[in-house]
Amino acid sequence: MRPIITAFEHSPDRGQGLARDMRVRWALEEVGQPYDVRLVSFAAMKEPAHRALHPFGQIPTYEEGDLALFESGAIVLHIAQRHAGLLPDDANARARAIAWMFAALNTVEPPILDRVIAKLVEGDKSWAEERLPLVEGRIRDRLAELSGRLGDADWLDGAFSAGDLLMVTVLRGKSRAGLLREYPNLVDYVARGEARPAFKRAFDAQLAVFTGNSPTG
Ligand code: GTB
Repeated sequence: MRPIITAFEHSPDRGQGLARDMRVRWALEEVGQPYDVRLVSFAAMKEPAHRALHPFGQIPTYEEGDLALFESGAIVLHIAQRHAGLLPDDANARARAIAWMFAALNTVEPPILDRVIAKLVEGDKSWAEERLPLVEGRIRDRLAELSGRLGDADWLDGAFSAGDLLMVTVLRGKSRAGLLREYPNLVDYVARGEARPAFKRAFDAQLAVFTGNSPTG
């Protein structure tokens, strides 16, 4: 059965692939599962029909038969559990890969998102300039710890997994590049993720929504 995901009709990132449908697209591409995309406007996301799929009126959602899911992490985990390729077979290694999925979303992403808020939402506040170094300090702490753990390995725990997929999506993007540059092994790690053919297919597909062109594959 071909799943249907939702994505922004007009992505504000101008095709950088930063919206969270990118994680889901990448996971589906990694496991070789074709999918359909329903594009939604900002207004439609807040309508009851979409809220029935997503209680917070956001993208991405995932529909597969009578299953409807929201939350990109839960969707990636579902895909990884249903298909080979994103989680190890060994039970302990699988549990560790899932721990890295949570680490990406619960430990590394929050300070990164806080910086987005500090700059875009709170940037005009009188205290914004004072707060930003604190926020960036918390990101640096996390990146330093992650960098130390990764060392010179290609991936976080053995073979590429859904944990790496989520971690790379959390770390990538132009706005994070400056901070990441202080940790060359993390820069290489993100580049390795972005070099995967499945990432490229997913990126091209979401970019095509912005440019109006079909992905070249
Ligand atoms: N925890 C949820 C998940 O992981 O699925 C968060 C989902 C979420 O934040 N969705 C955003 C959304 O629907 C899009 S991805 N926002 C609309 C709303 O809340 O009304 C976040 C996002 C948005 C824009 C950019 N960008 O332009 O760079 C990047 C990421």
